[in-house]
Amino acid sequence: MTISQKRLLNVYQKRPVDRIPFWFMRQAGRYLPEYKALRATTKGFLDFCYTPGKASEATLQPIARFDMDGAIIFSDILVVPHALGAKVTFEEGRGPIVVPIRTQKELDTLSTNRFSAHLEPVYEALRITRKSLPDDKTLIGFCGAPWTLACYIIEGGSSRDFSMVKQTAVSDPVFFDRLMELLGRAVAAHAIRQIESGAEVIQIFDSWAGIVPDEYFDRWCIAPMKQIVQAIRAVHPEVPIIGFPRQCGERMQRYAQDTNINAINVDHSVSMEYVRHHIQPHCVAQGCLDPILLADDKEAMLAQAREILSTFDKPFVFNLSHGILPHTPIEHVQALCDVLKQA
Ligand code: 1CP
Repeated sequence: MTISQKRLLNVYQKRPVDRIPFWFMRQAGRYLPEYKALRATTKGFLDFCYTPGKASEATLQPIARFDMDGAIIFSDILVVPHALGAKVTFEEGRGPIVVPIRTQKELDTLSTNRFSAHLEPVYEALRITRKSLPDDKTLIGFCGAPWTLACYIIEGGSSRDFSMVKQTAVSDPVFFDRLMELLGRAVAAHAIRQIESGAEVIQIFDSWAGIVPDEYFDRWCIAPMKQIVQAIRAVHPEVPIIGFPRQCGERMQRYAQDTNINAINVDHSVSMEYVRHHIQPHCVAQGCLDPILLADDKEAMLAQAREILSTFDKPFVFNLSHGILPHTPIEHVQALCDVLKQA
């Protein structure tokens, strides 16, 4: 099969397709019984991510069940700080825990020396997955954006408002800029290695873009992303890059234009009309079904899916406005996929 038969890749590259392609953020994971069974075979979450056969199997599970157009490699955004030497653990039900890095001295403990070697299992998972993925499916690699990674690194894990990150960034800009610069280089290197291991598209998650004060949005979100896009393009100009500046509202247009990304995952911090008029003229839009509806209200979810399909001009990729929630019934995801395949 030639590359032109990959529906999802075609849309990101603005070639015509027969129907709107779809995939879902966090399409692998705890809402799937087969994932829970596979996950139970390894204790630590990071050990699971670094076991190529298992990471590859988790990547393929949702494709086998629902036949999405894209498979996102099973990994996590925090493998990047972990590979730089940060101490990262995951606790059941609590998410990531990081030994915080808040000073230059602590930053000096990080290093790129073992970076690629450490992440080799992720690259091996991509190579294995690419071999067994059906030819019409597109393999998606991903990274976290520097701002979102800095949130976890400085805060020491998740947080309600990430106030410490903002405070540190404003009060110690020299340290913060150095951390962001290191993360930017590491993220670009990880994306490039993922492409060289079989990823055909890269999505960069800036999950906490929405909390950035307006006066810093250019410096903390747009500028680092622009540099990452340039670094990837310098080596692999043909590979589409999707940005996801979650909850950033009407700053989305500037983000889409100034970073030079190929596609952007949109959410309900803007209206669908805003996306039609301010985003679609500049880049491919992807989104934006509410994962809460997908989990909790099947009829409302299907109504929103139909509205999304009828609102957006092609090129468009159907996805969610954030990841699938663990309590999502499989039957709801199946009903959505049935609608999307007939669209
Ligand atoms: O044991 C488990 O199953 C732990 C739950 C889990 C899973 C399934 C975590 C911990 N990470 C993952 C996988 C993961 N993480 C994927 C897999 C591929 C897929 O989409 O199917 C992806 C893309 C991510 C990306 C990720 N990790 C993001 C960006 C997307 C987003 O949701 O905003 C973020 C912020 C993380 C950090 C993280 N890792 C895990 C959790 C629970 C979190 C979020 C913590 C928080 O809410 O602050």
